Amino acid sequence: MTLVALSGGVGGAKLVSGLAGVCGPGELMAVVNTGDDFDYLGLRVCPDIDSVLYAAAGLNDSVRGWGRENESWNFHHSLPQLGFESWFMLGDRDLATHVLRTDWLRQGATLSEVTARMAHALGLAFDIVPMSDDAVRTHVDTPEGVLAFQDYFVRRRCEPLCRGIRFEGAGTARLAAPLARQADAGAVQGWVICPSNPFVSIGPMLAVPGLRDRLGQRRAPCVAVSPIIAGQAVKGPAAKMMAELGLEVSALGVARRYAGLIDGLVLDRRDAAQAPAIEALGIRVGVTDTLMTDADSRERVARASLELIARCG
Ligand code: FO1
Repeated sequence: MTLVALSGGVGGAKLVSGLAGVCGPGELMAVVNTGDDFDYLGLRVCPDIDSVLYAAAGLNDSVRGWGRENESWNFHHSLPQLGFESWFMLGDRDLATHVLRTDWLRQGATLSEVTARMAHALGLAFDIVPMSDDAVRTHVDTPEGVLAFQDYFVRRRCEPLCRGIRFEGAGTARLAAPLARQADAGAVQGWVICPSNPFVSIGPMLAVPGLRDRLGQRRAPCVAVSPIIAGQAVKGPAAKMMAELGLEVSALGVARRYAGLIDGLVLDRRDAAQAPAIEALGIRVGVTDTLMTDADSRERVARASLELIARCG
């Protein structure tokens, strides 16, 4: 039986690491957003897959939030010498991931196969699966025009007003085979939506029909962990986007976003007063300290998620 965790980048990667610590080998499948993926200097970069791989393997830079720790930047700093000014930074160690991934994809492997191979090489005892092997690309509708996600996120630092989001290719993207097999065999015992941005991290996954339909028809409970604590996102543009898209920036706002999809929501203690309003939406509530700063806190949030799944079952 498998627990399926739907994850974006930083916050999702932390909870996936916590779940990996409390689940037995082979009991966890992390399904990861690929809407942020893009091709840069001929390389396929998959930021959220990288974040999950690096965090689970203990290789991530926890201060920067993306890429690898103890990184050097010789490649990046050599580009301007050759006349190329870049707004996107690839560290030297990180570069190995993108070069290998691109080469394996070019040889005909699927993104699922490439990711499984890397997870195995890093010694991970759980599955990491991209949401789809087909290209889905997130675009943000702004007053400057429609921006590709990394253009909005990194080059423009999420500054333009977000008027809407679209997921190019999602409508025809097939759910990655490893998750489809587990779900269709009835082997999923619970679903966890990680504390990732509901719009740009979880949104692309729910836009893949095969995933949305299987979640809708599930027999096992689905719980989410709120990415909003005391009215703020721990990291990233979730709070700004929620406000700009007309959603209250609170755990209750997250609950409203996921209403009809989830059976339970884990909130931070600071938001416990919102529990009755969330329960009025038909969503059970679990309360704990949801800030994940070390291995203990990651496992605490993982346990709270599993306890809530058990209560919702
Ligand atoms: N984020 C940045 O803010 N600046 C960067 O230069 C940058 C480079 C980068 C390289 C590889 C990678 O896997 C991620 C990288 N990120 C960078 C993070 C990433 O683009 C975003 O945090 C995610 O797409 C949002 O989940």
